[in-house]
Amino acid sequence: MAKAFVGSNPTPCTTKMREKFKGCLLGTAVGDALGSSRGEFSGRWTDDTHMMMGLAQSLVERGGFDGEHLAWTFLRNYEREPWRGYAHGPPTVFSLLRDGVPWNEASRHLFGGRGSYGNGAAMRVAPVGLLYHDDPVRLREVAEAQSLLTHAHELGREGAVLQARAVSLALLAPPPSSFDPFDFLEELEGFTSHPVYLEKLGRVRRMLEEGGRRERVVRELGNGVEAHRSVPTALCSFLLHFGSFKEALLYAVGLGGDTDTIGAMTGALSGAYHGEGGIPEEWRERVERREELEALADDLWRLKAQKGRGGG
Ligand code: F2R
Ligand code: MG
Repeated sequence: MAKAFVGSNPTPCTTKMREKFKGCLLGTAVGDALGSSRGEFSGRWTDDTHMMMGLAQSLVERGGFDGEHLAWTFLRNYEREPWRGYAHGPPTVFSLLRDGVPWNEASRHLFGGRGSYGNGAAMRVAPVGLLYHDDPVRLREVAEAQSLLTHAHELGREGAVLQARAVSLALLAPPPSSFDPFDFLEELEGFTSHPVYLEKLGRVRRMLEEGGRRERVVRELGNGVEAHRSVPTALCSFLLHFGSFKEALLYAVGLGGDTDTIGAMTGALSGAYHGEGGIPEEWRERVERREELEALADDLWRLKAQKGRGGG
């Protein structure tokens, strides 16, 4: 049984919380853009941020999770900007939706009926971690349901659940002076019973103890497009460098591999922890559609303030 890392009491929607909601969404975009930049930071982000925004838009418009609405929001956004670097899975689901396959069945057709274990459901899940941060049971339900739309495989789904829970913990975590990354890990270990992720979380613990040499982290945790080879990696990047958004991000993208997505997930965690003010101004001011991201974070925060515990 994990000891309490943060209070599980309802958290008032304070100004600081509002700043953290913005930090989380902007952090995703900045991490995605940094990871996909070749050379100088361009501020241009990819499918990770595009889908994260779709999820936030749908939650705000429907006042909570609505699978059908979310499916058509993803599809509409994809059809407007298909060039964002989507992998093969989501567009396949979108054409099945257009053919009339129900939103919660289409993803089961992928990968010979096994479903996808790509990191696509985890890379976009941050808004769920924010909206349901004080209700872990509902958080799990919604993180899984939004995954099912594109990622039916249990590894893809559980990766998204863990990333959402990690976002909620980062939001509520104590300041760096009293932050203990091992308590954070223990909390996550108490939240999953999946053997693959439990094993990976044990490896994250060892990487923290050993100091996080990059080659070793890549060997032990991975840096690929699979959820189980990238969600623990992003978590490790955040926990190794919880004192600085910039250091966590530079470390994460320096691991190579699926840099935009490991950057996006690390950015979501670090941004939720430090808030918008923790993101270097030179990145914040150049990130694409900054005002839209901030407005979306505000809408999500207002929805949370209105709904109270659970978030709908
Ligand atoms: N991969 C990209 N971008 C490259 C896309 C190139 C594009 N066509 C272009 O030219 O611009 N980035 C994005 O992909 C990752 C998220 O992927 P997602 O949404 O999970 O997609 P998918 O297709 O479901 O899974 C990705 C790969 O994972 C492997 N895989 C998944 N399930 C599998 C299974 N059951 N069996 C075997 N392999 C499985 C496959 O290799 C899939 O291609 C993010 O990085 C995002 O930024
Ligand atoms: Mg990627």
